[in-house]
Amino acid sequence: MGEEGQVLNSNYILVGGFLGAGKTTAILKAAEIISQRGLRVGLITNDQSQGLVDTVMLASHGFPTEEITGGCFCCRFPSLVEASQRLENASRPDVFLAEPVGSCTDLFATVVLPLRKMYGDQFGVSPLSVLVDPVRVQRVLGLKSGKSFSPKVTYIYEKQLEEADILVVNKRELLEPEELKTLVETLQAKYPRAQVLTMSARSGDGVEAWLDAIQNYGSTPNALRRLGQMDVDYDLYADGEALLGWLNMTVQLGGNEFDGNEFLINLLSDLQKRVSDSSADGMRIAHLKATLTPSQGNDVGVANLVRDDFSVEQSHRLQEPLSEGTLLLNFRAEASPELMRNLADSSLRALLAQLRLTGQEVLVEAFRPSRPNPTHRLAEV
Ligand SMILES: Nc1nc2c(ncn2[C@@H]2O[C@H](COP(=O)(O)OP(=O)(O)O)[C@@H](O)[C@H]2O)c(=O)[nH]1
Ligand SMILES: [Mg+2]
Repeated sequence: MGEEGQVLNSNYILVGGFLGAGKTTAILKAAEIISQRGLRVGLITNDQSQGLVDTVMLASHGFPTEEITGGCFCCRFPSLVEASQRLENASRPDVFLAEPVGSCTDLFATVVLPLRKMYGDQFGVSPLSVLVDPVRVQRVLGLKSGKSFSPKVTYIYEKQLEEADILVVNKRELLEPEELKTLVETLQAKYPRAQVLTMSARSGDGVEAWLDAIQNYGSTPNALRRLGQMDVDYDLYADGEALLGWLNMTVQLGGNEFDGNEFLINLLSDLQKRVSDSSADGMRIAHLKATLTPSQGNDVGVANLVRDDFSVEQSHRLQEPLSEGTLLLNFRAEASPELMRNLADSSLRALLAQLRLTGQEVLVEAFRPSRPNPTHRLAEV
């Protein structure tokens, strides 16, 4: 942090949680709050591949943003340190906010502790926050019925909860107060070591309280409760990650003036329909997101879908129609990457034809994450 910057207990904040939990939204809101307090922020996004919706989303708000592509923080630990250093040199952030890949776990041992051990004099590395989507977590806990992932993917999800220092039920406005209360009590009973909070990253309700909890964590009894290292079966973890398909597409659009907001909603809704119509039984959407950036100006449209049985939402609307722009599509699902690519191609082609637009694929990557192989794995002394 800057020489004249305020001293914070935690100025390197890691925001974990499963795909679609609201990490990027929370980081954006936190960045706004921290900036309003007169501090500089630096943001770090992370993915297995290039062309990240999250980076475009965060950078479009004018915050210095670095991305680490081609692997998760744990497996590319030196890249995380380099990215932090680049931010440090370019904008001397007082606070770093970093978002690990949503299918990763064991972050405490592989990211938090190594950062503390090696860079503890440079950064105050925060306790580990893990965000959850309230509906998804209700299903995982068995409080609600509904489509869920297969056991190996659920294993990763539960490991994420288990290692949380601060467990944040995000999107709290989606539940009735009684339901939310039951959820918090169930989480607290199952994960007694965690400090359980609720917030709505989108509206900002509860985000300041979460940031305060991060700063004050060290003086709570929870801080003393972490013992040793979490047991992680890396074979199971690897199998779980490999069940997830990953598709990143970057497409240059042009040819006609069109309504970018409608384009995003229609594209994701059509793809959602194709997923549900497809004969691939058990295909589960984890997170489907897209940005559309017009070639002119600095506007961006963002749309998201976080469950098969939910509806597409637009978190950022474009101000004006456009005639040229870049589409970024990031699709994560429990499904084969080939099938995901075919379905996404079909949706895109149909929409382009309907609007008489041209689409040139700049980058397409469809794959399954490879076995996690952390650079460091430490146990707390
Ligand atoms: N209803 C609601 N939706 C939210 C909230 N926070 C995030 N979302 C939405 O959840 C979706 C996934 O959010 P994102 O931040 O991309 O999740 P990430 O994958 O964890 O980074 C987006 O459509 C967000 O707008 C919230 O507090 N309430
Ligand atoms: Mg994200």
